[in-house]
Amino acid sequence: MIYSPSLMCGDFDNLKEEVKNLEAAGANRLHLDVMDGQYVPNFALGLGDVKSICKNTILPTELHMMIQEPGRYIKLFADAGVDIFYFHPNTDSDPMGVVQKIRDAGKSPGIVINPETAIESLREFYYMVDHVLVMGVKPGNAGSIYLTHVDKKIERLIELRGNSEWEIMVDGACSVDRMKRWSQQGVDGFVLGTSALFGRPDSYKNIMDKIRQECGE
Ligand code: S6P
Ligand code: MG
Repeated sequence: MIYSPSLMCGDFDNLKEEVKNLEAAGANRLHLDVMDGQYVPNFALGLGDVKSICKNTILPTELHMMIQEPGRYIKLFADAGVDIFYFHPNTDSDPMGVVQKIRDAGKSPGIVINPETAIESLREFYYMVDHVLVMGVKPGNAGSIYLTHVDKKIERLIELRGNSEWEIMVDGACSVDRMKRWSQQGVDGFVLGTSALFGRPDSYKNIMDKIRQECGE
């Protein structure tokens, strides 16, 4: 199972220490949210944060671009050291071109499915990318409520994937109970935010050990 803590939920006063603690806790990747205040009405990590995190970690980093025209910024973030790029296909005038730009930069592409997006409508992308990130919440914030109709989407996506190689990840409201259920159904990994990891009195290591145990590892 892949566990990717979302640094947007971390302690910005001690980013470097957060990265080290998450590594020591057994995180598999680091999830980096960038927003432009337009596609979503919020801001999260900036280019400087992304550069610093990439420089200070041995883990692969995944960039979740909640921005308009993401194709313009692939090189910028590739040079910053990002490994995996997730973008929302409806944000770019040439979404297939974005996939190509990510490949040309030698990086790994992924698309994001919003709660209101029909699984079938993105069919042409699934076999062109390495990762599909399903949002369990409206994108833009941590601590948002889970939208229960996403359960059906996840089931349908798992069914549609069959024996194909692309990976299914879930972002938003990943609680231990939901992760337990989804991991049994065939989801490959989760973005860990406030629902399971951050803002608790226990150490990241203890919390992540418990999560892995609960999810049958
Ligand atoms: C939300 C963002 C996410 C959050 C994370 C929060 O727009 O893309 O990556 O940082 O999902 O998790 P939680 O458990 O607080 O919903
Ligand atoms: Mg995200």
